[in-house]
Amino acid sequence: MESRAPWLPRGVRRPFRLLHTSDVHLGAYDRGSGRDSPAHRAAVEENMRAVIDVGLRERVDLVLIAGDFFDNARVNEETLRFAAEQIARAEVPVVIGPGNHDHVGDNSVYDRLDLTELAQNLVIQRSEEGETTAIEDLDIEVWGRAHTERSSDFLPLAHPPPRGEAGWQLAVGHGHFIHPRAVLRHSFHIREEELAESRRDYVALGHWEQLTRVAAGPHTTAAYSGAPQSLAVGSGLGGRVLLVDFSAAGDVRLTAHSIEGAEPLRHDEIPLLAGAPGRV
Ligand SMILES: [Mn+2]
Repeated sequence: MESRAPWLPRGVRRPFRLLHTSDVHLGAYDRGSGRDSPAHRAAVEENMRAVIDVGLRERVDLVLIAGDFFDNARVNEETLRFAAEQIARAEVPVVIGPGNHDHVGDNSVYDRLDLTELAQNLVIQRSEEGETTAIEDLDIEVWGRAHTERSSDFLPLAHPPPRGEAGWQLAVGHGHFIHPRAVLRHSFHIREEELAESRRDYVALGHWEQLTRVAAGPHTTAAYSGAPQSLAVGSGLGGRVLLVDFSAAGDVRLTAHSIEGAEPLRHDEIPLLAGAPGRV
C-alpha cells in the first residue's frame, strides 16, 4: 500500500491490529437526560457490547476510542460502570481521546468515577496540551490532545510533537476535516496538511457519524470510524467499526466491520474524502 512510511526501513516493525471506534454517545438516553428512553438506552449499550465483541472475535491488540464516548457529563452512574465493564472485557489496552461531548476540565464526565481503577487496561488522554501514551509491548505510541469545554477554536491536530522512538506512531483527533465543501463555521478544524505533517502512520478520527477515509498526504492513513449507531446506517456506511492492520513492512490497511452482521468493507471500498489544501 502506498501509505508505507519512507522514514523507516521495511520489515522492522511489529505487526498488530487496531480497533478504532468513536462517537458511541453512551448515556445519551439516560434518566434525567431529557431524552430518557429505556429502549434507546438498551440499543446504545448493545452497540457498545457489539463493538467489543468484534474486537474479541478479530483478536485486536489495541482499541482507540476517538472521542464522544459518553454523551454528556451527567450520564447515570450505572452507565459509567457499564462503560468500564465493557472496556475491561476487551482485555487489551484501550485509549480514549476525549471529544467535545466528553471533554476534560471543569465538569468532566471523567471526574465522576475513576474508570481507570475499574478497567485497568484503560488510558484516558486528559492533557489539553497533548500527551503521548506508550504501549511498549506493541512498540506503539499514541499522541492525542483532549477537548475542553472552553474553546470552540480548538485545533485537535495542530503541531503534534515529532515522531517518537516507538516503531508505530499513531494519533487520535476529534474534529471536523476540511474538505472542498466543508462548512467552515463548524468548530475543531482538522486539515489535510496537519495530517500529512504529523508523520503519523495512522490518525484515528472522531466527531463524524459516517465512516470515511480522508486525504492525509502520501505517507499517513487517516479515517473516521463513524458512530456504531449512526444516522448513516441506511447508506451502508453506518453501524461499523474500523479494524486497522499494520504489517511488518509498514503497510496500513483498513477493514470496516459491521456490528449488525453486514459484510465487511475492504480498504478500497471505504470512501476517500479529498482535502482542501490551503483553505482555512
Ligand atoms: Mn463530537
